[in-house]
Amino acid sequence: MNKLNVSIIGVPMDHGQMRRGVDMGPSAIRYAGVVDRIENLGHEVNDEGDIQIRKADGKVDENTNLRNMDVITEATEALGEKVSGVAKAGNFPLVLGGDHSIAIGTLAGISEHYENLGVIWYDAHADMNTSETSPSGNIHGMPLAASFGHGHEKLTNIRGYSPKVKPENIVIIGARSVDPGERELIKEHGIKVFSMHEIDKMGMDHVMQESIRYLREERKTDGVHLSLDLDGIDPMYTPGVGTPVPGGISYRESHLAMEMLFDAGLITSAEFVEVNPILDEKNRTADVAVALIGSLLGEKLV
Ligand code: 5AB
Ligand code: MN
Ligand code: MN
Ligand code: MN
Repeated sequence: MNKLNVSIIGVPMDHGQMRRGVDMGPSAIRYAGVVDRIENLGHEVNDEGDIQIRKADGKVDENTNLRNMDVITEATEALGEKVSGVAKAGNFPLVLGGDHSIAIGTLAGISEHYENLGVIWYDAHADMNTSETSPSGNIHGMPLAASFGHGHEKLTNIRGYSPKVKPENIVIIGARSVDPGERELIKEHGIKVFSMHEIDKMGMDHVMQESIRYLREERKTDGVHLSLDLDGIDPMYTPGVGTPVPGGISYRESHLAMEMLFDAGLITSAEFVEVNPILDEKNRTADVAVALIGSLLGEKLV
């Protein structure tokens, strides 16, 4: 097995949505033993600490329909800078959230190191709203759209370039709550979506085989970022998330997905987001995050 140098970056961000507590996600995931779990697999781990997040007023700007835009653009710029340095050094960036708005910064830092980056978006939601279509003004519902160039210019242009990923290089897995504007963008751009319907029908084994084949052989990506929102998994396993949606991916299906990604050697960076310890039961959601990180980085059952 390839030994990795994993650099952990915490992002205690909770301004991309309205429920407090998700800023404690990085601490909860560290407390659940993420560093030991990865070191036990033979990898080198460097915990780079947390990105500083300013206070925000929580208001939606009436001109932009964006909540806390300035604080989020500032933080995603700082995260992008950090992630870019990690990637440049040849290390594996592992970003811990925090709400999903931070993906805008993670992708801004990663994408500049690849010619043709792919993204796997493991989530109950499509996160493809824009300032025009968002029902909430919450930026955690917009990072994927922003990353392929749709939305307010302040969000699409972090680190001074756009897009970060081509829409045809995106695979969404686990979707079951998609807003009308998001559905339109998916159709318009032919984005590959394996919703719960496809997972139920074809099974996770087939969905992952097809996702890996698509990104590697058809799209010829030279790196793939995994953005994993813990609400992709069924809330019976991960209750500590801000926007739970029933009917999600099971615990074992999620492990299978991570194990298959490891076996394929596809993933070159990852982030685990939306863990909210205040809404959780005995840190279960962080425990699941750490277990999935283990599988993604090579842990085997036997
Ligand atoms: B998450 C919703 N689509 O835009 C919106 O948790 C929910 O990062 C977004 O996937 C959920 O507000 C964002 C209704
Ligand atoms: Mn979600
Ligand atoms: Mn377009
Ligand atoms: Mn999300």
